[in-house]
Amino acid sequence: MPLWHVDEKGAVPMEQITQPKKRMLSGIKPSGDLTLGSYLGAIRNWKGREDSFDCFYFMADLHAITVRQDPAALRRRTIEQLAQYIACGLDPEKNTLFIQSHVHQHAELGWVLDCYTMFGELSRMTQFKDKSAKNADNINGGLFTYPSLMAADILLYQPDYVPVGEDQKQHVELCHAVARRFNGIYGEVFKLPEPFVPKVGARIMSLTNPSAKMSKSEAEDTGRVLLMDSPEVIMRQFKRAVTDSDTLVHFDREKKPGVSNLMTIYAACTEKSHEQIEQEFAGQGYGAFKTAVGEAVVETLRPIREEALRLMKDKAYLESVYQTGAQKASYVAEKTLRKVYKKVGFVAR
Ligand code: AQP
Repeated sequence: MPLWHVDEKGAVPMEQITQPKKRMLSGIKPSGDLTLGSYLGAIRNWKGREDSFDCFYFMADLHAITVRQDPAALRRRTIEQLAQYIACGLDPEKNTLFIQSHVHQHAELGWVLDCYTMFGELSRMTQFKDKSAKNADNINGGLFTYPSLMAADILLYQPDYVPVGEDQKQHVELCHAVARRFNGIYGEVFKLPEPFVPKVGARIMSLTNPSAKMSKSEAEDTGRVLLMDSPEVIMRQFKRAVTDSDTLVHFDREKKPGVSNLMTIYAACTEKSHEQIEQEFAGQGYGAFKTAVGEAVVETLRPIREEALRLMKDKAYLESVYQTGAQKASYVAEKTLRKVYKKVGFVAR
């Protein structure tokens, strides 16, 4: 059970705020340009928490190479992702923003935890099954042991709280299992954090295939909307969105997956309830509804896109942010790693 309560937007009631601040951590891999799903499912729920929490957010480049990447594109996307984090409202003065590969403790603890994670546990991960089906010519060891590295990402910082999308819950559960196993052998080394999955906008699906998650590494014509897409592209994507042969705007994930996905997106952008949306579009058909959803997304993303474009031109500033972030993150990560190395029996340097 969590020791504290957070509401859907991550606000913590004042009386629950104790000193020192609770810590939270999350990351996204720069395996593609950030999507509307990355924003509504993850980043949007990170911002504004820095007054209540000590927040660490990173670009998970170590995870990105489990799938073959073009080196120049990976470098570009990693830096752009940082600019987009800041543009989404993550103030680098108040949040620790860093690049995963700059903090060597991730890879080091990842290896140690590989040795405490069971083959059977890794084999059961649905993401491994999905990714290996999609990348049949490159089913590498990193793809398989990805959850041990993710456990290391989390446990290094001893966070209280890990905001994740619904699809990542299985990985956080594995992280708990590994931490419990390690603690069971060596004593209380790792804190077990709580996953937090926001209710609104928890899972954004592809606009053209609403049974599949909107993913950043998917091809352009697969119904994904990028944070940096122009308003024209966004409107075009929503006009092409799959609905159904009915004309009723009604929420039913099973029977009306396309319309329900659009409602989820609209609700997340406008803060309207499903009932309000159903009333708003009663008798109007899907054309007006799709246009309204597209426009709501354009307005939600407009300030982010403009600010990110401005920041991307300021390479020196972005460099100073990720360098400071790596220093702060390394300081915290090193404390945990040193403890782990001692416990497992490594000779101190
Ligand atoms: N469509 C989505 N809806 C809700 N949440 C999402 N997230 C990603 N896409 C959606 C959440 O973002 C966090 C970081 O995810 P990640 O990029 O590290 O991994 P991912 O979930 O594998 O993201 P993608 O976009 O699908 O990447 P690729 O295509 O490379 O595999 C997670 O909390 C995730 O839930």
